[in-house]
Amino acid sequence: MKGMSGIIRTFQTTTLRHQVELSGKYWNFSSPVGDIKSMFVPSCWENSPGLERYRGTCVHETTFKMGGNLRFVFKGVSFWAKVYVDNTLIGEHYNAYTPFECIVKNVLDETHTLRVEVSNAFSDESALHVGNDYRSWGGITRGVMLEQLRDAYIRYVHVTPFQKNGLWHAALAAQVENLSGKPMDAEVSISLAGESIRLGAVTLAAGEQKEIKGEIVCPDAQTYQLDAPKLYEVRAVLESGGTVLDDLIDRMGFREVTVSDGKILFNGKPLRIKGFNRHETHGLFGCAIPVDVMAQDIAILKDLNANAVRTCHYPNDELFLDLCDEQGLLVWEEGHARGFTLERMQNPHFRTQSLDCIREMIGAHQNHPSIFIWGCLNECASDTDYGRECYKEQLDELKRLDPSRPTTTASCHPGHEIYGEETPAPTPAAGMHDGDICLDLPDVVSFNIYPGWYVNLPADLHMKRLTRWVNQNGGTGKPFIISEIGAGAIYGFHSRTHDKWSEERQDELIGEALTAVFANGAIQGVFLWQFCDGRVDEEWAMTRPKTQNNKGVVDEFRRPKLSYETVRRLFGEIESFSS
Ligand code: ADA
Repeated sequence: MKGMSGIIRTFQTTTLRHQVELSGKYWNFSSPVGDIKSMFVPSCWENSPGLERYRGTCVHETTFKMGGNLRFVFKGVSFWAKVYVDNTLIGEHYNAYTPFECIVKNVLDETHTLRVEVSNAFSDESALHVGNDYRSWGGITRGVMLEQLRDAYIRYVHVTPFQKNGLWHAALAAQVENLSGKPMDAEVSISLAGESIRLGAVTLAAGEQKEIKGEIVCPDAQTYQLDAPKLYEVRAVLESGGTVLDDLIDRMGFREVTVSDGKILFNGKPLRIKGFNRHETHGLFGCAIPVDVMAQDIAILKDLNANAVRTCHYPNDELFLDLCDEQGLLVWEEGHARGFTLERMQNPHFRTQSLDCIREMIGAHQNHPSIFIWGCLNECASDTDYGRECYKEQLDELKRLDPSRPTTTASCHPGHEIYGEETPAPTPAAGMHDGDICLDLPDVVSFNIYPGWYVNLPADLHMKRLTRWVNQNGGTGKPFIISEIGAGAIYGFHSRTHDKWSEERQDELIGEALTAVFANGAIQGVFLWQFCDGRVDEEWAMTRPKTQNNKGVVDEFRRPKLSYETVRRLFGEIESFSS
């Protein structure tokens, strides 16, 4: 079928390529444990009997009939992948949360075997997937697409909207690749919001890739607003010698995000963020959440009067971003890293693997108008000298790849003094400081705090002391967000005395937290921890009843806890923009 829309994206991405979705069906499956012989793609193997706790390698296999230049797009394989066509290795990838492609040229038009060896095994080679407070699942967990390309193709078209002289413009960049064995003159034209331009012509040597840049004015473009999320298709067409070789369609929205005078401005208006942290996790599906369930999650978030979601702690399935674009739900998307100590950051693979993740994230997701901020390095060693080097490197990379959005990073290292004068200063180890030393690096300062849960301080006092400390330690003049706040509750556990883990205790602490956030004029908003309960890795089970992080406002099946109505009411009282 030419240009299909299925479960890969919510819209058609080409009119010329022959596309076949390889997901949405059962593949042959083999593993050293259990008796499962076929596995739905996408899914997590942990949902199958015998594989619930399996860490190791499994093999997924299917067949396809297509020839020529073939492009396989994997939206997510968790978390090592080796891809073979007819027993020849065509690509490898690390990281569950970023897409990758494999191209094979001049394939015979007959039936072939596609085999993917997938491993979710932890090892020293894996710096980002480690036993953590969320599960690193196993399997082909997102969609797979096969495309037939001609002699050249468009790898991406990046569109960055901006206002000039009261008109919407867009900066454009398209990368083209010559798949043929001969040099080629290639020409790219772009159409967007009723306008078209010829981006330029390049000569490509055999196998060469080049980026072509340009700019377009779109006088009729309507602004993308949260309550009127107008989306536009951008279509890039590649021609050579008068023959059309390829087209690629993506979607964008005309809006600007800036930071000024301690505020985050969305189309010039100061945002108030009413957000949730959401892990890709579900009691029935693991991280392979079907698109209709994603849409239900967004409907629940909207019902809660939230206006933002944070993709803690990794890039999300692009389908979720498509839905956020359509619904006008703001997204903080972040690179993959949670809670790494200095020692973990010193893993020799850490820097490369995290930078790869950032590059793949921005490369694939840059056009989504709902993404208003990029994040990285949640709760890592921002209180150390070596940590600072890594923070600088990653925040610089986010900015280099996309200067049009602000950056942030969620810290958990305030100076000890915020806990009160009676709290003694820790004796700093070599290279370690009393508190975060990276607040000067991002555009927006963010802190994760747990008043009344991990820290014995009332929420309002906690925030007052923290904002003062942030101002004195590099954050002056920057917008400030509470990127996590919350408390645990086991669904269905009630206590008249509000005991720990009861829905009543969670409700009380969340109520106090939100009231304190919105009463504090120095804070631009909040991402509650967290949307739904979710499974954690074995290593975390000691402090996680039911092997789950139970701080969801809904449980793993999206059943609301007591705090649901409190959040709904308190978020409902706050406008998305301050005047
Ligand atoms: C941290 C961390 C989250 C989660 C949370 C908790 O702030 O960023 O991933 O682990 O704590 O539930 O304790």
